[in-house]
Amino acid sequence: MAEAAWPIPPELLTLLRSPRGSVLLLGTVQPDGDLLGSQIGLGLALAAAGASVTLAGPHPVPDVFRFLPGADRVQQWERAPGPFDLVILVDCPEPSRTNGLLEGSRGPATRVISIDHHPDSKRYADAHWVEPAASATGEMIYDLIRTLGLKLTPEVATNLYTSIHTDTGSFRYSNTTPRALRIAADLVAHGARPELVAGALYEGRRLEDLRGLGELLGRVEVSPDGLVAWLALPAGTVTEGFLTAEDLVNYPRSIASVKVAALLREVGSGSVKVSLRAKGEVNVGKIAGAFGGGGHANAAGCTIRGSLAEAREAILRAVAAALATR
Ligand SMILES: [Mn+2]
Repeated sequence: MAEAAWPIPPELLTLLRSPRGSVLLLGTVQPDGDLLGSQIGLGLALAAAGASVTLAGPHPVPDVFRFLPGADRVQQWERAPGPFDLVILVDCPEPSRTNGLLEGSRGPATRVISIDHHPDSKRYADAHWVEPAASATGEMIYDLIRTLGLKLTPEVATNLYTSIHTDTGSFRYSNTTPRALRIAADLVAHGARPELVAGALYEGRRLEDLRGLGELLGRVEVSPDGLVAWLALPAGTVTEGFLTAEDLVNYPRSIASVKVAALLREVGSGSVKVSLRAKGEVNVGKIAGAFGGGGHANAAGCTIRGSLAEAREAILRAVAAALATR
């Protein structure tokens, strides 16, 4: 067992102690490892306790996360089939990320739970639990499962281990706390296999993807002072699956002098998706927030209207200003 759980809102525990009726665990667009591990891990644990559980989201499970036990239970919906008794969102700071599935599954009697570690998490649920100090939402789900006395099977443990593994950047980022590591250790003790998770995440490439990665790395640019690096990709350069699997923004981030890294991706219709990463000196969550996005201090994102060149200039200006006042 790891340290004691964070205080969990009592109304949330009441809703989950003996969930009656239909329970929907709802994902978002572009689900990441933390979201999927939390969604599937909690879903499997509740289902094993006898709850009637549905797992769904607006986007399919990315190929790189199909190894998660229970991933085949996640349905892809264009619209929700109707209201559920209980809807649980995990790692979802902004309900519009469900592409309308929350609205479609929320009737007058529906109770909605949000469990999240994003500091800017919106208050859209009936019961919120937001813990920005958690390394991953999966860490909170671990607490919840322990507190509820649900079974930590190897399948559940693998999902939660993947949540923490991915959101800590394979236990490399500053959110790799003693607590996160102790929970990861307990998850391994309960059947999570670190070598299988790492192998599935990082050693499942196709040859053409490795060669494609090599070409993309040639496009990384660095500011004259060496503090900012970015990769700007015109529309159609990479697929969503490739992007998810490679976590491309980590390559500009890996340069020694770099304090802030950006991935800018033109998504057609005159908008550019931006991922920002920092190494503790600049709060990129605030920068993304100024552009209508959000996230954590060291990992955030936003969407900017305009051309790729315009978005790049706007982001580089904002990052330079943040670096100047650090
Ligand atoms: Mn997360």
